[in-house]
Amino acid sequence: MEYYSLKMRASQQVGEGEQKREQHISGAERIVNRDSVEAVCTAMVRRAMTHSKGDPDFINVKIEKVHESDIQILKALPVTRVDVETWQEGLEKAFGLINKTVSDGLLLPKEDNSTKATSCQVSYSFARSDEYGVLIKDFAQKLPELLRATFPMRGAMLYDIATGERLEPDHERGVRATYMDALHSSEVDGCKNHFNEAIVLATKVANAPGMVAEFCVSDDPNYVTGYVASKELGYVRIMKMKEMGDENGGRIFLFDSRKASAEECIEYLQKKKVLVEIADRT
Ligand code: WAQ
Ligand code: MG
Repeated sequence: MEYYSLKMRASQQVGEGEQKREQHISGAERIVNRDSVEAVCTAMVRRAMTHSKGDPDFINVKIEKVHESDIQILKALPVTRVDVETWQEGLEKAFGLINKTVSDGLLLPKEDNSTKATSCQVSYSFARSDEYGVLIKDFAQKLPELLRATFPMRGAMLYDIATGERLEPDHERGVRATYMDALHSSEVDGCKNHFNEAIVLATKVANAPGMVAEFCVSDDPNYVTGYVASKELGYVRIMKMKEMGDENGGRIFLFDSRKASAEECIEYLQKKKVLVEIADRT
């Protein structure tokens, strides 16, 4: 099978003079077979031209051949759903799940060396859990502020839970996961299916080296469902995470630098070709 990667991004010029800058409107990534390339390309352009965030001044479409042997096939994360009355409750639930995952992650030793533990290693791990206790508290307080910091970004924040540092090479842009699609999906869809795209992205992200969890709120003003995801949590849809009409959204990739290097993780997110097998497509 011959595969091609298609990537689209669209933006708009905003501001005047010195303040002039490009504002991101829409982006999409696909990996499809040769026969679908033209139709998917047309659908991407249509999507850019009809986006609720505005009329684009600039659309970039990139089409590249992909070798089948370079593609990794992953099983989609299992999906669960959390219904909430209000977006405030949804956000609280999401923050709660993320805080728990991060604190569990921080307290886990890097490797399970319990069988070879010496007294020296035991006291070392006590010292570390104290230090991580502080980090956990600090993180829980900082999480809403981190989310706000992602609002103007086109990609995701890559946040190191072990040091509290941001690891994106460019803080304004963030890190973008690319080269991914659902397996067997050559469907041509001009209009965005938020859930299908998100489960593909979240599955790739959860499998990146050193990844602990992901937090996501859509930046589309009329899409209020968000999610948190990790290999352990699966993909947890939270049905309301912001107010209808709010065009602020963003993604945080929570990473642990004790498990992998930032370079490896970013390399995987940006370069590895991934197709995600979605068992139940209902
Ligand atoms: N890599 C990294 N970050 C990204 C990417 C990417 N490929 N695409 C988008 N982002 C960031 C970017 O900062 C956006 O502003 C933000 O995420 C939100 O992106 O189960 O629609 O494409 O129904 O608006 C969740 C679906 C939908 C929930 C999420 O995100 C469900 C969504 P959007
Ligand atoms: Mg969006």
